[in-house]
Amino acid sequence: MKLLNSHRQKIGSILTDYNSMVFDLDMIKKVYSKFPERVKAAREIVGRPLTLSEKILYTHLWDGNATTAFERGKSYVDFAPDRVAMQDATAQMALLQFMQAGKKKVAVPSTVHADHLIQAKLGATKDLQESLNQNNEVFNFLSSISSKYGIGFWKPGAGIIHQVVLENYAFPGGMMIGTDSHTVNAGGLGMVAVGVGGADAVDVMAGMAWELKFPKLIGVKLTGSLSGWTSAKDVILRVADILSVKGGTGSIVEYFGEGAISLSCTGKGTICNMGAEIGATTSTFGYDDSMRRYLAATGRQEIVDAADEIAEHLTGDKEVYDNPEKYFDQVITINLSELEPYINGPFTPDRGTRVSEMREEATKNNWPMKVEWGLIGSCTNSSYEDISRAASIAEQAVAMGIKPKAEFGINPGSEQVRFTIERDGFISTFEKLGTKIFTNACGPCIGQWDREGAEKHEKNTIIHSFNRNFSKRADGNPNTHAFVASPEMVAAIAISGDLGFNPLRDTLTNDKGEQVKLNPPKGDELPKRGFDVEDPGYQAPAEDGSAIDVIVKPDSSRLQLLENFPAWDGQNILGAKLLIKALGKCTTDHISMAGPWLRYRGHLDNISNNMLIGAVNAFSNEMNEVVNQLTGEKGEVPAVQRSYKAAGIPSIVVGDHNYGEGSSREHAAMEPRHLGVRAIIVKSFARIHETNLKKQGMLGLTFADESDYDRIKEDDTFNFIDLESFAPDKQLTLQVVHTDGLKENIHLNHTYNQQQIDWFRAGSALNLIKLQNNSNQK
Ligand code: MIC
Ligand code: SF4
Repeated sequence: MKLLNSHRQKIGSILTDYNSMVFDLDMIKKVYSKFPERVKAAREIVGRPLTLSEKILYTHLWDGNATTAFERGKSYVDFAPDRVAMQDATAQMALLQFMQAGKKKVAVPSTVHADHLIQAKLGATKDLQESLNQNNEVFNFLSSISSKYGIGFWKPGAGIIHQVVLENYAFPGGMMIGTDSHTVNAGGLGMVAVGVGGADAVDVMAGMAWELKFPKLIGVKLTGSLSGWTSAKDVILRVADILSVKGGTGSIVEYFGEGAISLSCTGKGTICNMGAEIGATTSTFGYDDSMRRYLAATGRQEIVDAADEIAEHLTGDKEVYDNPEKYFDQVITINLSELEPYINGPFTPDRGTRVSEMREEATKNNWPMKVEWGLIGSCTNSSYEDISRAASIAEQAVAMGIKPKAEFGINPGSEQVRFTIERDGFISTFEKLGTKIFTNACGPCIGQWDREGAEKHEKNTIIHSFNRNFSKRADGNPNTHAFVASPEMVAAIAISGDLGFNPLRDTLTNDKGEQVKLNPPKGDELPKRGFDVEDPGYQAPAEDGSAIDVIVKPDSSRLQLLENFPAWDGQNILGAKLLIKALGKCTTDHISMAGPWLRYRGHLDNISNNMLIGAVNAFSNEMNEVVNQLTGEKGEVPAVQRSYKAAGIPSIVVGDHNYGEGSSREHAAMEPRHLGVRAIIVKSFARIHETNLKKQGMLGLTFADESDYDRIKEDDTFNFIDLESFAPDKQLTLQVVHTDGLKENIHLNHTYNQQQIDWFRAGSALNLIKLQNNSNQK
């Protein structure tokens, strides 16, 4: 198999050890052996029937059997996840931190997946080679550090983390964390899988508990069944439209009902995956036949056998699903039989428009109607089923003589999917439409798309089956209007080249000038002839990694060993300046952009040069331009912050709602920490980002009165006057000193518990681990 052979020569050294074995079966059996007793204990303590989410949470308590009924949305709880997954762009920082934790091996099964750093330009073979050339140092680092510490490594070209995890590691009733917000994809196989920052992963890999606020529970009852053009993607596009990008914050979304059972396992994965876009902690589904089929098809009948023995515990209790309003904090019902296909966007994944209403909506908003590109794939929509359904549309276009009006690109989710869809002829169908088949990797979804002409910043429309469509995300062009839809809808719309095209109603003109209509997509949930793959691209870790050297060159521009952040001096922070007041949406892409900056994910000082360069300055509406309060001159955000740091002046950042939405990248928290920002004060936070700030020893605070956001002036000075008595459940007071001498106090809320305050005191959670290690050794 060409792809992996060529990269094997490059990254080289270590042999592939993969015989479609069931990974970590013993661990899974151990989890299942304790399950019934732990569910029983939880049911007794909670005193009522349990949702699936509660069963998984309570069976994974760090302290064993439940002895307390936790308060949803309030109690901080210690959990013991079964495994950890990391992708290349976040694993670098996670493992640089892990190196400092003083452990010989990871405490739970863990994997690293090389998927984000691979660009999409000319097609898989050339692109993969080019990425290997460019990222060799980083891939070698990840390969050797994984081998050293007992971590499985999935090499470049092996696939996208979440697809590979679903195919190989996810299991019903399990709990995992991953350093990527879309780790939640594994909910499609009935897990509680949660996206976290690297520092959280370090805790678990170092054998410590993982802390999470006990989530609230949203129940989504699915009735009816999908048909025609509607697919699993439309379920989550609809849920996003209902709940918005922050509606799921702090909650697990649990899907149930006959409609849930009727969905394929990978379809369930899609729904859970994109649950990250509503801010949900995770989403999950009860164990059912679709999961049995998927596990068996991916070579894991042993897991089916083990799960079947405790099947009643791997789904919610009947009473719960019969009376969901009594048990969930919120219930949404969606009738799949009536659901229409959706197209969400542009610029935000929760702006939903029915396909039938798109022409009107796009005209009203002046969105470019001509579609330039259709992109299929990404971790959320690259299953065999997805590709086969999209291919059925492409096939019709070929047969009816319709020439596609837009260009096409596909990123298969894994080598196993790619190999099988090639064998089954889908790739050649797409190639007849001139489609570029990119590497089994994130590619355009993470800005690794070298799109010709993007630098001209022309207003244009693209449509894709990815999760995210924030400004500049795919190609760096702020004027690209990116829309999200199912793979089959992307195929139809890209063929028509018209955003307003409704394949359920409209016709297309073929090469003979005839009006023709596309039939609804057809596809196979799983390959009839089974999955096939020659080399999935897995590298097993060394049995004994102690002799393996992990190389980080001191002059590297890509990797940098971490230094401790300074501990808090115990004093109030006085005389702080405002670095930037961010206006409106400020996602992690705005705080620490991806695309070209991915290359510095292992080098904190270098990547800090992108800090907040995408945030909009509320005083000028400009990006990456703020007034340096020391000189009165305008400058770029990172440069101005560096000058505050050099002068020893503390600073703060102010933001709007759902600050830090999107990625799990802890760089968005480490960069301000590294450059000397002391506090981020916002109307509300996205969950992962808030935790990342705490872990890195930052103050992440919210306005007690949202309208205080408006009181903050560009040239104010800020004093935290009662930080010295920082304590759980106690507001902090910020004294704002305006330049006319007027002083006003505003109240700030926080969610720090005592342990998190200890992180702040120590300078970071990692500093605290190190302190504790040192005192244990004495
Ligand atoms: C994303 O989809 O935004 C990413 C890129 O996968 C991120 C991780 C990262 O920034 O490296 C995520 O979802 O957490
Ligand atoms: Fe990769 Fe995109 Fe999935 Fe993130 S959302 S893991 S960038 S494919």
